Amino acid sequence: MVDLFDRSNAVSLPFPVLTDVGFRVAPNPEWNGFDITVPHGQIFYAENFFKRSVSDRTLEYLQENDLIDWRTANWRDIGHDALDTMKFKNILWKQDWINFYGKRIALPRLTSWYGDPGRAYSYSGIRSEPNPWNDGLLYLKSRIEQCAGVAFNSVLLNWYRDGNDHLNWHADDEKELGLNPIIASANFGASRDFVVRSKSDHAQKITFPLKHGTLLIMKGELQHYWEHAVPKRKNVRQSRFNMTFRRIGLGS
Ligand SMILES: O=C(O)CCC(=O)C(=O)O
Repeated sequence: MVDLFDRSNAVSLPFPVLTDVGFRVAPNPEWNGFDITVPHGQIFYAENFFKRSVSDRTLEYLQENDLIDWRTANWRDIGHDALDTMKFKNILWKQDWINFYGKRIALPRLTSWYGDPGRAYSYSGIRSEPNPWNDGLLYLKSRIEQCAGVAFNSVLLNWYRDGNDHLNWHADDEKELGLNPIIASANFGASRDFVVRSKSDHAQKITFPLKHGTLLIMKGELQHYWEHAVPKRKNVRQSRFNMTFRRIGLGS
């Protein structure tokens, strides 16, 4: 007979979530993850959403190029000029620059934008026209869509070459993403912390470890009340890749 009170096989989240009013964690066995409710928002987290072979192939797919062996490359030491002339086989990586008090500053990561024709995206004053989808991205997109239950029409790729690359506090609340956007974040390579905090007083905070093969989905009103960041982690020496699949110009 099954002991209904035997919790020895119960899976638990591999990181702490606040127990304050409005927070709730429920296992999602269908997708081998957890549905996390926070005040004014929901987050789905699946530590091992992609199987190892898919994650490993994706890591290779993202870095294959005509010049350097990605397995041994020290991407941090490759200058902007070399990077601009290098031909990546699958992803058109670029270094974006921002103007900061009259100074031209390189964004602390590389980016690329793919999507349906016409789904241009603007952030930090940078407007990106989408590159056309390729087979690798379409494969990942369709796997994620089955779990998210919606169709995405674009993806922003971020390449954090090591722990110095980072992303500052922000919310994905641009008008073209719709009122309550569903944003799915797929992660490959080095593990990095993805920190979510309340916009109002920054007091409530959750740190999600995003690993090789992890999927996280943000939904509901989250972007109105919470912001997120990928802080520097000086001890991380390897590259980490993040893809946020989005719905641009479709309403909520
Ligand atoms: O790299 C990540 O995990 C976050 C990416 C992100 O927040 C963004 O691109 O807006």
